[in-house]
Amino acid sequence: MSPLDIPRRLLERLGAADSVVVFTGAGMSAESGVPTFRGAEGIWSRFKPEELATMSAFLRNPQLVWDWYAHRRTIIATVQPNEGHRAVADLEHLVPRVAVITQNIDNLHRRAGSTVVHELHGNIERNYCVKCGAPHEMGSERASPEVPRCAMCGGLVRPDVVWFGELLPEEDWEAAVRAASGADVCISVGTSGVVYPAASIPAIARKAGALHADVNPEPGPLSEAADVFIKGLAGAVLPVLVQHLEKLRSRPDIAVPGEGR
Ligand code: BV8
Ligand code: ZN
Repeated sequence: MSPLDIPRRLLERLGAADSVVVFTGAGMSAESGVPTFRGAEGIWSRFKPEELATMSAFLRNPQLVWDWYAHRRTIIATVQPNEGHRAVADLEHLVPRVAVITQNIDNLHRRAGSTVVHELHGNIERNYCVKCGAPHEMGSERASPEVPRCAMCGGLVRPDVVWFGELLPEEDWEAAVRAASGADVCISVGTSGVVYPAASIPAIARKAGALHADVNPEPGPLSEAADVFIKGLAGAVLPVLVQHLEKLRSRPDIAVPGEGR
């Protein structure tokens, strides 16, 4: 990734920004080895997320849905945050207010050091009882493949993630909308922008005056709508972006390199 690929107008806006939101999807964790949803990934590619990530699918076949999450939990337990996650965390030292708004449930942003993370679709490390709502700590049964039962009432235990047709966690959603509405720059990274209401975050930011930059190896709905599109992988683009920003912030008098757009 050559430094010249970062459009001037993005660097200038970031250089002067008081508040930045980074909106991320599964592509953010792809270089860590976490498969994306809509890419080919082994046995699960024959299912659509919409067929597994629903309450009705879980009630119809709890074991199948639990196995899908157990499969993903196993992968997530073995991976590390990548250069992209770390660059997002480094932004916090360069911009007064940074909020990560993620659709991912893998906890990798927090593990990379980001301190303000709004998880719109929950977190795979948390589980709860579908009957009484009691949180369920994964103890010894973590090893057993069976769907765990609630210690309080014997109800089925499910992952604390947002399935299709379910409302997003109110607090996280409201905090995310507040952050997006007050941002000077919104950087969307690694998302196909097809799942709502999460995918409306960049438009909310842009409507409130933010510059929207989309980072993705492929063009898509968000790159069409964005002010700036950077075609590339999160782990390649974000560290270069942060390096430039560091230079800019330390020497605001030097000209911003690169062709402007
Ligand atoms: C809601 C959580 C209100 C668990 C997920 C009918 C009834 C009800 C609602 C609807 C309906 N019809 C439509 C809807 C709305 C629905 C929706 O949007 N459906 C879509 C499919 C059309 N939304 C909902 O249901 C939401 N709730 O609306 O509630 C309501 C309630 C009741 C009744 C009416 C309304 C809840 C949606 C949440 C679903 N849960 N997951 C889990 O993770 O298992 S969604 C799932 O998709 C993940 O969260 C994922 O993050 C999300 C989006 O996918 P992406 O992250 O973008 O990943 P994807 O693989 O698609 O793309 C990866 C991208 O990365 C690609 O662009 C690729 O090019 C790029 N990439 C690859 N490698 C890299 C890279 N980029 C950078 N670097 C790389 N290295
Ligand atoms: Zn219970």
